Amino acid sequence: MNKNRVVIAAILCFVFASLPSIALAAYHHAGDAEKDAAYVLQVYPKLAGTKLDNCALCHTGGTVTGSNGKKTTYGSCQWCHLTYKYDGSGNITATLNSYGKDYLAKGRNAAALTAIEKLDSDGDKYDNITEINAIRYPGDANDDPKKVIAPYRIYTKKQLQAMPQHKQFMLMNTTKSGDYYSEYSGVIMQDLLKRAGISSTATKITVYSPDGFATGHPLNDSSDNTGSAYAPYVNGTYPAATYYYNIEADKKKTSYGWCNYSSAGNKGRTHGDAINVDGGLRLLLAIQADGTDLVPGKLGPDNKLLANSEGPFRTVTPQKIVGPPDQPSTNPTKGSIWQYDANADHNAGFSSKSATIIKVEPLPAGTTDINVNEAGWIYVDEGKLVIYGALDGPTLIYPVNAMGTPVNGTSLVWNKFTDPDPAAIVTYTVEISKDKLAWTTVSTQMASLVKPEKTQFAGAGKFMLFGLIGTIAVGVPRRSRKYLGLVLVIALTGTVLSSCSDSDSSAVGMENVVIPSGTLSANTKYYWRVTADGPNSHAVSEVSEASTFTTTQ
Ligand SMILES: [Ca+2]
Ligand SMILES: [Ca+2]
Ligand SMILES: [Ca+2]
Repeated sequence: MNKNRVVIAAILCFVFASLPSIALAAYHHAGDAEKDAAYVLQVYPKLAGTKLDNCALCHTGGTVTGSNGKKTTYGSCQWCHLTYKYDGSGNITATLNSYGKDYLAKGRNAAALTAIEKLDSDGDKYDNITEINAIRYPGDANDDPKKVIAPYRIYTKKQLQAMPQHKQFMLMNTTKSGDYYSEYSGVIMQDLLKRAGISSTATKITVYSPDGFATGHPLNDSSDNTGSAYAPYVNGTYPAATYYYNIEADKKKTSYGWCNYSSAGNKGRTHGDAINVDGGLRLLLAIQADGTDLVPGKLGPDNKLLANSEGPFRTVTPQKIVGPPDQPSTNPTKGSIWQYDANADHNAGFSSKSATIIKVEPLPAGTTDINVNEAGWIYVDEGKLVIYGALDGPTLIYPVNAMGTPVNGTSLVWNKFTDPDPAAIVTYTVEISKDKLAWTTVSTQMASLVKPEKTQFAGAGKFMLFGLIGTIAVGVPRRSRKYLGLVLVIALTGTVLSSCSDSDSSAVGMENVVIPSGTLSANTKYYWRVTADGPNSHAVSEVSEASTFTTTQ
């Protein structure tokens, strides 16, 4: 039920010189920004805990290219600290979005917030106060009140553990913090996304960690996925690796050794051996390393995750360019072998520790980001993972494209939606709207059973068929006639099922509702949408501009 949406809070911000346990306070950090945050909550108390209660209300994120050519995209907080610097020596306006700039120009106080309410700072045709009331960013034109929250699924650690686990012994090569071999195990990312219902329109994912880091991964590898643009890919296997051992590199053998060979998986291997991995090396959502659950992430005083705290989940990316554990870029002693190589595949840097949110991109048309603010740490603590974005929700089947429908007896039909947990009972909320802004719920109903006895659903199914046939009799606009075949197939399939058994349309993977009499006005265009909710999922489907229905007399 979208009115009762789980408040998905999350990250994009990290605590400024504070304790991890109060990381929720993230952007309410010391200094002038604390005053700004207080002004916002003073003027708009209802924004507390929403995605607007966050640096991103006034600040942008950004992408930087590191010395090794690797691009890193930062959330607004990390970007602000990089640009503005911890000592405040940078240019603050360079970190502001259009709303932040307007706020600054009007005096940067509570009165400034009120003074810019009627402006449309980001030029998306909604004034700032309309956006704020709808919990949409007034400084981001891609976020506006007409958009709905993108489909999402929340996975518990238990659910992830219950999925098939993939094990891979592999090198984790870092640029400067030391390398190691480890056997990671967890869920293959490609399989996890498939279970989450990844849409055919998806092209990439971005993995967020609550310390503010975001790492993008294309779904498929390509010839231009190389050099500074390289990012580890999701689908398919990585090249088989070779085992690299040298006594000089071994931390236990030399004072300046830079590779940790202590994982049990190293036993019995010799330099030059092929590393065999059943099923091949994959981009993994790791849950364990060397048979032990990953230690949940903890933030250190320097705003970085403490060493060895990388869980409860870490995306682990194997090397695409197989190579040895090279020396740290900062190694002052310099061993004689495996010198630091800026072009080496430092795969550990792409492996997101404490992965909390996975955004599947691009977001479906008409949807906006989930309510991500600063509760990424909550998900770390609770062992949960959020996947959202280009995931398939229920597909709206009928009425088709701007069809004429009767004022009374209009049926709405959509396909069944399956929760990530197949045993979970899905609830559908069906809403209609004249303007896509104000929505009216016409039905909240549980998923019908696949093999119902004589139930209200069977009756509703038959009623739906009369509705369909009645609609056809009323007449179909010329532009919708090409869909008549589909409608007839639906009707006939339903009729056959209805006459052969007591099944209803759910037996053919569909759900339906008849809009109650008196709900619709005559000669009116309506939009409609269906939201499916299970205990751990939320999926929404909204009709596009071309898929409304219009009532006749
Ligand atoms: Ca606006
Ligand atoms: Ca906006
Ligand atoms: Ca290295």
